[in-house]
Amino acid sequence: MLNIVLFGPPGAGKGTQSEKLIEKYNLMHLSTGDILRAEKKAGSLLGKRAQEYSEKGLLVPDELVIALIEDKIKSNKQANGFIFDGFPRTVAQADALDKMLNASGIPVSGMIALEVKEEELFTRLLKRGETSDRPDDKDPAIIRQRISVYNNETTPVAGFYSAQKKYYGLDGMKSIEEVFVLISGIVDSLKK
Ligand code: B4P
Repeated sequence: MLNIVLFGPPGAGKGTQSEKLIEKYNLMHLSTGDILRAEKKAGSLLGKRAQEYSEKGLLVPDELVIALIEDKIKSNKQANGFIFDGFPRTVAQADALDKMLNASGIPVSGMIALEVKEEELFTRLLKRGETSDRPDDKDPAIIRQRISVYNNETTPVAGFYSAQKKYYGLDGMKSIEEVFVLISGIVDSLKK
């Protein structure tokens, strides 16, 4: 069983690569961004609360996303393993995830980090904003805010997994297919 944390700044390719990984490795995809957007669409209280933060480019409070992930892990005990996409985004979230997974006896196998330059993130997100219904991709000021939040609040999560010797960084500037080959190489080595 594998538990993979897919890590990187907004627009690094986490969602894109997750779709390919779930198909190849039969893992369950848990994207906090997707779950929060689904809650918003359904008009739930949680979705409304989350929207107040995400539309400003801020992180949704830890207690909300931790509870969300805990619920998904508990209700999917039959899963062959998980891909955590966009979670954890703070050290408090990483700590909570460790506790949840250690309790189930299957800890995080590794963190795979997509390393992409800031100018490229802007280009990708604004391009997606032309066609998607995501308001957080349309405004350059909000994108700047998301990248700044990533630099200040999320990058320490890489140190959290490095300290456990579970950090695997790769060049996310390459094409989608080339990045997928690199990720698959890491996942295959973690399976052994
Ligand atoms: P997310 O949904 O996680 O959004 P994201 O960081 O923008 O990444 P995403 O996975 O969607 O994009 P991708 O890089 O694949 O989060 C949205 C918001 O939800 C956050 O700002 C926050 O408010 C909230 N939130 C989510 N999780 C949270 C948590 N744990 N704690 C607190 N708050 C949380 O792709 C971007 C674009 O690049 C795509 O158009 C894609 O086609 C393109 N692309 C990908 N790879 C490429 C490549 N190699 N080359 C060229 N283009 C590529």
